[in-house]
Amino acid sequence: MTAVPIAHEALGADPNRLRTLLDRFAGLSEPDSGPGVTRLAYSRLEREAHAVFAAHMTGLGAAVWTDAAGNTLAELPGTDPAAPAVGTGSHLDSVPNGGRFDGIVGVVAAMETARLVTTHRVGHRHPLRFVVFAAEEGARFGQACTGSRIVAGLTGPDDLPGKRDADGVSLADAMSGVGLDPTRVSDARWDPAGWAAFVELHIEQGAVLESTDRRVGVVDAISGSTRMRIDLAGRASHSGGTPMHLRADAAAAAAEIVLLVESVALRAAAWGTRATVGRIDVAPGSMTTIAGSASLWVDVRGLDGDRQHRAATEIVESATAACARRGVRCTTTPLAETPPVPLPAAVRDTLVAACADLGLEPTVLPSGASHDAQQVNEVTPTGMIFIPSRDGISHDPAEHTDIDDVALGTTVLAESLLRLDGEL
Ligand code: HGY
Ligand code: MN
Ligand code: MN
Repeated sequence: MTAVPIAHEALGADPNRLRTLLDRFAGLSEPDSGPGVTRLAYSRLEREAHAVFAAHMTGLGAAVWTDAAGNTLAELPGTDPAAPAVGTGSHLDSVPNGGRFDGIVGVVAAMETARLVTTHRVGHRHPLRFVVFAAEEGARFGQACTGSRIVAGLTGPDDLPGKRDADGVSLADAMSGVGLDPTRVSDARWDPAGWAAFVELHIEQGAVLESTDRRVGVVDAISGSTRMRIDLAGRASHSGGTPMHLRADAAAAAAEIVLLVESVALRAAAWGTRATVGRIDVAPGSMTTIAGSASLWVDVRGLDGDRQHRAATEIVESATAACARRGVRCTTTPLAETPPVPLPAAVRDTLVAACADLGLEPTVLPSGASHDAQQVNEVTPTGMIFIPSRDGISHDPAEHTDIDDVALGTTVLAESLLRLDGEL
């Protein structure tokens, strides 16, 4: 891409407006759900949050619509109606008891960018399109990034009935429950010809920026994820009357699997492999009864796709062998599969140049977390901007990013979109 001078005065994002928007979304959390934010995929509250975004963008004069996947889009026309769009956005759903910034930062930054562009009457040739993706978090249904996978053609109507949450509600039924028609999701698929580039601003959800004392990061690759559920069937029995050598203890088998998951990942950590068991259910859950059954949910991440798959395969094989030794039946169910994605250098270089326009030197780094940007990159060249997470914490009520970093990230985002507008 040709280098272009700054096309406009850098647009300074307003921290107070951003804080007001962050507070507005943080207030949309399930009542009595405990600390942090609980606004799950395809819940009533996620739709309420999309409506707040839609009202804000409509107020700025943007065209606003919701697609068949439940994604909400807003568009500011450019001077060239035939030009493809330059876009940005992120997600408004959360994990249970999550933070106030994950995904939300990218949406409030999009809202503030739209305000800056309209109030400063900044000219742009390409339409600017602002997107709130539905159901980015995989916490409820296992599959992450459902809304963005649908627009990328990676998830279709047939994939929706089989994914179920902890209460047995299917992804398809949850969509119907908020007024969407899961049989029509293919209507939401994006035409690559309608897009020129896309940039997502997100909190880092790690501690690299903080440790390098940098306020902005530019992402060069996004980790993949292989997720599975492991169900264990042992033999419930009296904890006092049953000798140790006559047990088929599902909880002990689960504990051994948790530790083998960790050891597999530790051996491949140098290549960016990470693996976690974030949830274990044990039944009947009585102190004086040996656990007859247990379930574990395993999340394997990787920047090297081959090693990610090798780690997942080794986990399944080792868990099966451990259970055979213990007389416990082991069943593995795949939940989701996403490959790691290198992000295109051309967009990455533009984001670095936009930082330079603002006197910033970003850290270029991979993302351990998955993002909508990963799926959008299937449709159009995509980049990501990171801002720091305090102590590297995320997916927790303690998740925090300084509002001045949110404002700086928003200014970098606005600068980047307008640079892309000038370059493409
Ligand atoms: O799970 C993830 O990596 C992201 O937060 N959805
Ligand atoms: Mn996120
Ligand atoms: Mn998340």
